[in-house]
Amino acid sequence: RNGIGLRPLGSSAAEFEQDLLSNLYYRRGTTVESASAQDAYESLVLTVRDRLAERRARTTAAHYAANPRWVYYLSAEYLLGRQLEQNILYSGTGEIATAAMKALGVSPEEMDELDIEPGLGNGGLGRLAACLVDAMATLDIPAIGYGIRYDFGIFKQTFVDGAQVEKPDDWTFQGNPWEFPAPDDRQTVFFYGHTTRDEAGRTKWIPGEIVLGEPSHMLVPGYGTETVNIVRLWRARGSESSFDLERFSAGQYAEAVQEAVRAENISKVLYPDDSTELGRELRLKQQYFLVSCSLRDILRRFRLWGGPLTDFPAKSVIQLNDTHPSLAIPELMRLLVDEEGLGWDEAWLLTQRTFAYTCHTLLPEALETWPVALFERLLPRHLEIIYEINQRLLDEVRSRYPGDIDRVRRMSLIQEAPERRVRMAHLAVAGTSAVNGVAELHSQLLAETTLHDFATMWPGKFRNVTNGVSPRRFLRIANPALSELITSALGDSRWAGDLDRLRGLERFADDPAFLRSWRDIKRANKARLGLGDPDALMDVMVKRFHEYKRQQLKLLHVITQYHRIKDNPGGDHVPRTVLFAGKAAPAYHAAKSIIRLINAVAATIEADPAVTPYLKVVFPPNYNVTLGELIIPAADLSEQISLAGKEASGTGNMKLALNGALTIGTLDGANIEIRERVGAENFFLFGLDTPAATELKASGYHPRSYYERDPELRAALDAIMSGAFGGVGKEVAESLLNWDEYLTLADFRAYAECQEAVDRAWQDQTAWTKASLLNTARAGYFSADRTVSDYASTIWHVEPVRVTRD
Ligand code: 26V
Repeated sequence: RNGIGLRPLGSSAAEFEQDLLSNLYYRRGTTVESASAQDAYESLVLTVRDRLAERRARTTAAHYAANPRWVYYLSAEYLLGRQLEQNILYSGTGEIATAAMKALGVSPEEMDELDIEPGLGNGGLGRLAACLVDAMATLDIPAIGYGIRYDFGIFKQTFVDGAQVEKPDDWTFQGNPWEFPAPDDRQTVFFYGHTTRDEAGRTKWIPGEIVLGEPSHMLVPGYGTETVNIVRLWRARGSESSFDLERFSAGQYAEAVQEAVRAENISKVLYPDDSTELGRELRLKQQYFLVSCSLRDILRRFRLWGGPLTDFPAKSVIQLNDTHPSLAIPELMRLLVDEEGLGWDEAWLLTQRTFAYTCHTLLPEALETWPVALFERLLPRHLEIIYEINQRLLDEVRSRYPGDIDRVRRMSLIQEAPERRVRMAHLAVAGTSAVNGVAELHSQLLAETTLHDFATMWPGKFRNVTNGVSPRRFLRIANPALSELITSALGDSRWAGDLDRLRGLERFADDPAFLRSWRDIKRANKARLGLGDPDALMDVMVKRFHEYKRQQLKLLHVITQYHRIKDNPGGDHVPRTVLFAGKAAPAYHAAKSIIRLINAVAATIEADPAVTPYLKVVFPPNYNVTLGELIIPAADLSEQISLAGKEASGTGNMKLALNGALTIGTLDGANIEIRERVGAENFFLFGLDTPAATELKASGYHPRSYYERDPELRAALDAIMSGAFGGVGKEVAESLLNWDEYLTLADFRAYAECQEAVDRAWQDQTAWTKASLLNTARAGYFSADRTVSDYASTIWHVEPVRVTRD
């Protein structure tokens, strides 16, 4: 028996198979003879899940005994990726699960196909949340991730005539066997209504709408440890009385359920508008729903321990993943002041000590602001609290900078014109004790520009924590062949939990046999992907579509290469497969035009037999974590070509370098740190840096002058304008010629020349492979384990709690 009074689950193949059968019979209620593939899949999931659940129970016991400081990670998004393979790896059931599947006559591939990826996020920010919770568990940090259980995740991208068409992502259509619903932990959330004061002068919020939040959790095991943490996801529900039987009986069927429908709409769908603020009421409701449910749950957990409220920050640190959950600041103030009866000053100190804020952008249009009028209607008490926070903040500004009225206006939580709006980033800075950017450059630019006034007033608050990625998911699982080679070279697989060990690969940098194996694996990964000739250079740009990321720059270069091949059919062109993947926000027309143009250029090239031996453009639809795991290990070249100063960090850049892709990139985000670590000689650098870009914009930028001076650039844009690609994409060319917000044309020539250096480097396959190996060997810093350990030591001040086997 273990410490939780259970007979531990068997670790032999026979026991695993027995448990699988018992799950098939007792929990699926079927038999081997009549089992569907879905029955087999769900039985397998339950068998693996039980092994983690046992560890979860021991983790909980250890946490209660230790009474530690907890990390609560609040995020509106999680891109967890498929669960089955990861949970098999993390539970050490790889061999026995494979044997049991064999006995049942199902293949691992078939089971993986049925394992649906929960796409509860847009892109980098959501995947970062998943990598960080993975690393927290791996480092034995007591932590819970809080989020929203959207019924519909990020849309499925399809192409119709090359144009993006969105389809709903009903990810739980077949149920979700990974989650544990916990209806007893449901919470009540208020919206709308008004405030009153009672006899004692305390404020009361009389709500106009009441909604229930029902949690379920997914297990988050650590790698190479016993810890199993959770992410707790809230779904909105109407109350028992929200079904109106009287109306139903009167035949008013829609009206009978309207209250429940209204409630349930709150967690219906993830907003897909990565990086542009739409200011929709339902989105603000989602944010408050997440915050209100999570804070009540955190307080419930705190009360289980029973210490005084003044110890709350000593026992909890709440990390805000961008401003999306920043309503947690006024919400905690409301709970402490209105419900717990604390004085303002004491409550404010407790609140500030509890929260920390991570900023993920520099783009002004991504900074959240909400109309005061909307706040007043939806969250009347929170607006009062925000006003009070603001008054005290601005008093401090006035006393620190007497007479500086403009500074007061700039720093206010309220933007006055053209419309009164609440600035959520300012709220997040005011209400926390630490604010961090996600790469060195980003943190520096935040302090120098976007949050300059705050960084001047509170320099001690500002930090950098460079992002990282899960080495398990993005190397060990995504790239099994390379992982095996690394393990055999290093002598063991400890690197997956201690990524700096990859350094040991440097000894093989001049070992011809090793380099040959390295190259063979890259080739096999390209063959596995099955898009293009595995001997061609695989040139990969995978990320959300946004003008600042400059997929259009890459496309202009593809058109240039196409022209060069047409003009010189017998030349010694380096064969390339250019792979684009990524989604555009449904309302982001400019990004969708770029997608459509890429598909049109791909079709034109594909139809030209003089060009196809050298150039192929592929664009697999619906980029997600699963597809990333297939593409990233196959990449030779990683495109990280955003305009300097715009990409906060990037994390795809890290995943690709870790898998031995060489980067072609600008001095932006974490590219700078990647280059520093892998070595400038193993990185293709081009383009304007941030000061040069700022300077060019300030001095008056004229994209047309680049067009006029550069014949190849002109030919590429003229081809688009003249309809060479099925008449598609003229608006893309026009926007570049007339405006070009992100200095695409200014960087074109430098980019084209840098791509020539790439071609030359590719000709020496030994040298290329060595650089590839060195990229992997030196990417250890970009492990999310290092990121979490930075958060733990500089912001959270938490200690690990070891979980024992018995
Ligand atoms: C922003 C917004 C704006 C309001 C509407 C809904 C919505 C949804 C998501 C977002 C997130 C945009 C911020 C984001 O994803 N930033 C990315 O964060 C990555 C992780 O830190 C980082 O690597 C990327 O550079 C950064 O773009």
